[in-house]
Amino acid sequence: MDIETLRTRNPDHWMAAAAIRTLTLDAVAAANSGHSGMPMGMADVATVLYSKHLKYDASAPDWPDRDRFILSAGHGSMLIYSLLYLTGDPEITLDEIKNFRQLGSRTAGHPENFLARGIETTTGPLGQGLAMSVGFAIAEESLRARFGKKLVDHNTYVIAGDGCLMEGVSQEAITLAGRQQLGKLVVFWDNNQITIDGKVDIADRTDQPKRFEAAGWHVQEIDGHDPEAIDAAIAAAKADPRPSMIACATHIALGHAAQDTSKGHGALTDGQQLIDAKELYGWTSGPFEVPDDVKSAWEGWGKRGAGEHSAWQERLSAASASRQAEFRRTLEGSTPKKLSATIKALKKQTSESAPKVATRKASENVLEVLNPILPETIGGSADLTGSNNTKTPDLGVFDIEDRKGRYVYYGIREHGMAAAMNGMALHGGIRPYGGTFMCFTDYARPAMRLAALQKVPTVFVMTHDSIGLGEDGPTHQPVEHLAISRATPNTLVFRPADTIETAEAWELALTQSSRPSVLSLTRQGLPTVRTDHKTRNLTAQGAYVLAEAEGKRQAILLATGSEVSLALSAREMLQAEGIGTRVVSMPCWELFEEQDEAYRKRVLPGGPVRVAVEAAARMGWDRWLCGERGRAQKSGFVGMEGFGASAPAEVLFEHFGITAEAVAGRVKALL
Ligand SMILES: Cc1ncc(C[n+]2csc(CCOP(=O)(O)OP(=O)(O)O)c2C)c(N)n1
Repeated sequence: MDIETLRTRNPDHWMAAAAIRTLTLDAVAAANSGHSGMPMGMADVATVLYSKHLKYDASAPDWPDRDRFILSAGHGSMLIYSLLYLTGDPEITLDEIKNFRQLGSRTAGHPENFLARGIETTTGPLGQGLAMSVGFAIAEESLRARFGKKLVDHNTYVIAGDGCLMEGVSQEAITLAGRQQLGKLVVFWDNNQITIDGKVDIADRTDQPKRFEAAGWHVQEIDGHDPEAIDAAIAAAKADPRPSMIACATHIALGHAAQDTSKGHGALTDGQQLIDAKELYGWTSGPFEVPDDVKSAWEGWGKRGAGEHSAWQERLSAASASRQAEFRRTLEGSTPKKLSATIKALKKQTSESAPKVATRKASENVLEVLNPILPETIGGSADLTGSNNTKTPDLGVFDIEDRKGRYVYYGIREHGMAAAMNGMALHGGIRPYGGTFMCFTDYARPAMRLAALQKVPTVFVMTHDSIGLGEDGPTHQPVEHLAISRATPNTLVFRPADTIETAEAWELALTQSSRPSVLSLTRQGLPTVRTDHKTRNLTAQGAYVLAEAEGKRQAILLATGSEVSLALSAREMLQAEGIGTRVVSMPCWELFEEQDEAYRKRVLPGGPVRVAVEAAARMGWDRWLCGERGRAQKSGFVGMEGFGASAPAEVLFEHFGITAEAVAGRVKALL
């Protein structure tokens, strides 16, 4: 269809969609950067979705039972900003549109969920939005099963581009959604055949509809500029029990000189071409101006969901007081009061029995007492359930037939799992945790980074955290992964030494509201090092004195996880020779960094030599060895200098020189 026909066939729709196109052109021109083509191409789909289908109340963009809209093609951020402004979202004002991509604006280059309530997810790394949407849909199914349709019943809509579908994570997401038959998930594929380097065809010839069908999706193919076709396709998608993909054939940068070219993908800032496009649209208003009738039509659509919102509020008020309270608590993400007492009881019992267990097993023991009191947890693993120890008997399995099940078999999809967990956390009402081998942090990494950036408390259970895993060898032995996780801002990395620290780490991870946690857990058994029961959560301080020096304090040993008991043995050797040695357990560097100077100084006073021991790369340790009153000449590190090897764990610790003797020897050499 040419533009003249589109304009005249449905003029009201045309002008509503043109508002998105012109705001995009104006904002990108003002910022002199951005991506014009995608919002201009998908304006019709977005207009039909918002005007006819999306359950949305612009005055309360975060009410719990709204439909979710995820712009996976995050570079086209002006699409979502236009939609929020046009419908009357209180936070995305015209000034914000004019300040597109400027410091301090809510209209950042790519959508950021924490800048406005109307933005569900942070997107931009292609494929992540689509992968997170699977988690949104799982969260909806789970909460609907738990609280009933009267309180939870909404759809998740996604706009994904060619880039999202080319990224590997999309395969994990699509197949997981298909297997789980997430019928309330609707994905619009912006099928414009253009990416940055040129036509999609130069790099990809996948038959996308067949690909989705093969994964169990309901697929439709439409003209993405035909409002009736879009409307009918959304209605059919909602009616089908499978997840739906609507392939929308569109023209990138519709109506602009750069239409259908990769130039149209980027920033269209040429003044004359902008004027020409607006003229073609029949748009006579000035820059950033939307005619009153068009704006009020949009504001009307922004209020379309207000009735459903208030009806929902009435249904919530009609529920029993305890149900209301539990629903609110769950959605707010506050943890039940019982959590702390349960952890304390487990700690007390463990310090008395002092078992020798792997921290992955300790983690399971903790989950066994926590999952029953935290109905909001959803656990899972990327096909390593028995190794990650993530499943507890009470959870049941989340499946098509049992949406109350709280354990997800993610399959061998670490990246998809991590992204889906982020989606659940962003949806609200769910505390997701999921496991894999620590070295596969790499496979989950883009989503782990987005968890931190998006400020969500996803818990990554990473087991087999060193050469201590033994015979599987260097492919499976993480060396650099602690450093990578610790280098990520806004992430708590816990490496607990025994069951007690593991319980404390879980308590902390499950009470976070705005940052993810990585639990680094062993495969091999570890002795209990905390045999003195303390009700206080010592891990909350990040590092603490586990064993004090006897006599004059000459050395401080710093250790985490499996190497804490090794440091204790080294201390015994040194003490036997009259060298007063303190052992500091450091289960969470980030929390230690947050302690005040006085506390840090008490734990790490200047003077004694310092030796750190961790079966991993040294990177990062110098902060504690040379900084914090330490000195390079008076400090040493015992750990890994390269990749591991395949052999039994004890052999490897000897082979790589990570032993109590080596630690004691290093201290003596420094004294
Ligand atoms: C993971 C990732 N890789 C690369 C990019 C850079 N990038 C942004 S948009 C884009 C092309 C996307 O093409 P498409 O999805 O077809 O978007 P359209 O051209 O339709 O706007 C690329 C490579 C990115 N944002 N994320």
